[in-house]
Amino acid sequence: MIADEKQLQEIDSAVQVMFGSLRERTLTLMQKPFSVDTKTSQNDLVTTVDKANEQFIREQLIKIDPHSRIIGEEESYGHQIAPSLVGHIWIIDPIDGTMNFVRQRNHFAIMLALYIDGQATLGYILDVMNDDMYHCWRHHGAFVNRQQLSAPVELPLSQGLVDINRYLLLSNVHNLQDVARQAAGLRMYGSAGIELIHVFTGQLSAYISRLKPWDLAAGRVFAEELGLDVKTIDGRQLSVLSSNTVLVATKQASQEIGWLLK
Ligand code: 2AM
Ligand code: CA
Ligand code: CA
Ligand code: CA
Repeated sequence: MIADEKQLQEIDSAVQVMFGSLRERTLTLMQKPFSVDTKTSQNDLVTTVDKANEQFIREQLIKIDPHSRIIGEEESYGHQIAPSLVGHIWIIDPIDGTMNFVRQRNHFAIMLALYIDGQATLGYILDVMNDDMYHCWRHHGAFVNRQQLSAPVELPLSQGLVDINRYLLLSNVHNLQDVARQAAGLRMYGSAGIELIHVFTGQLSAYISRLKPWDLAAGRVFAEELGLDVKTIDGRQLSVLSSNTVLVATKQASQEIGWLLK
């Protein structure tokens, strides 16, 4: 095994151990009272659990991969994100689906990704309440609880389910209501991580949303590994460190959606 591979394998094992404690910590914190604040709007929430999880992940990553840089949703919020992609960059979403976490105590994820020189390399999505750990290493496969995922089956749009962000759908930007009409059905889970998992396991043919770097960082590793289309809605390449309106879909769904977009 070459040196870089060995180093990544050690990092990967340590991160998987960290996720075990992270799940236990999150479940414990959930049982106690926690406070909820708003950020940019009434629906944009952050809790003390989001902050505690991010802090814990940062502390562990400094030990696991000391020379890396770390970007986290809650600590980076309101700060300029360093533009350079050189070296190891970890991207943290400490609770994805904070609204679900607060209102439902379910349907939320913890996400983490490693980008090396801009390349999506390691991705982790923990569906906390189902205790399902999704893990992907570029060119080494995508897994759920160590069971390998295969590329989702290609279906015509008329037979597949799609998931479109509420604001994009209501405003009908890009003619997305037509996409919802042409598909077999519409689903909305309220957590980018949970929505992306459904695309990776073939339960959704497409997911379309306005996403920040930490919403997509982990999912992008899986999407690339599983041969899915992952691009901006107007077909441009995604930039790792900016917000984009993103389409993640099987090739066939992506092509048919492309014909409908305006
Ligand atoms: P979050 O819970 O980590 O903020 C549904 O709201 C999905 O969109 C969630 O994955 C949520 O991630 C993400 N999201 C991104 N920007 C958001 C915003 N400004 N307000 C609410 N959710 C946002
Ligand atoms: Ca948030
Ligand atoms: Ca998120
Ligand atoms: Ca979050």
